[in-house]
Amino acid sequence: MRFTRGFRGRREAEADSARVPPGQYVTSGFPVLSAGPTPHTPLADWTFAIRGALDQPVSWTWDELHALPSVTVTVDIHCVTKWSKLGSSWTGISLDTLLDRVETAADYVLAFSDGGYTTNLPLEDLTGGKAWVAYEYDGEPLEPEHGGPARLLVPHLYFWKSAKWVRGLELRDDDEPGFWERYGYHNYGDPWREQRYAGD
Ligand SMILES: Nc1nc2c(c(=O)[nH]1)N[C@H]1C(S)=C(S)[C@@H](COP(=O)(O)O)O[C@H]1N2
Ligand SMILES: [Mo]
Repeated sequence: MRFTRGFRGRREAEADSARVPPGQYVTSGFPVLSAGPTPHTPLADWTFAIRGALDQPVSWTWDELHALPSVTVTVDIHCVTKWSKLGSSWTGISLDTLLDRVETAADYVLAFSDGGYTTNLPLEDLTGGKAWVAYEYDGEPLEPEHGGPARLLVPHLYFWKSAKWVRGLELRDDDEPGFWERYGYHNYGDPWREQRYAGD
């Protein structure tokens, strides 16, 4: 019995460590990292917009977004300041659902947020079940400090790509660096390749 428990514990620890990218440590807390003050946009004024290089810009109000089919996902997240959080649970709308509505030849996206934060990604990193607009964390409305009412969730890249207080996506033919990318963070930010800073 004791042996079995110890064995299981070790197996679980090993499984967990395989989920931790190089140079990261696991935290059970949920640190807050914000480059500026937390914006508080009334939900009545809130929209999520897709604009830029597309024929027909689209946007959803808060209620319209909530009328779309939602999903709950459990993912590991990795901050460039070296903490990783395993098994975090989020509810929101898959970006596939939103991007299904648009016809575009654009290859890049600049996500934009209340407060002026931006972050850039290849469009293909937002499709194929890899990215969400999340409005619940652990079954509760997303706290303002963590990006509520809604944030981008792109867990396969460093967490700075998961724009808090996100208000939309600008589709672009060219790749425009976002807030941290202009300050020397890596343009792509793959935690498994330790792409922390430009040149990594
Ligand atoms: N709008 C906005 N989004 C942001 C940031 C920010 O400063 N502003 N910080 C980024 C960084 S560097 C990280 S690590 C995560 C932190 O999210 P958290 O505060 O929920 O842990 O949000 C990312 N998204
Ligand atoms: Mo970060």
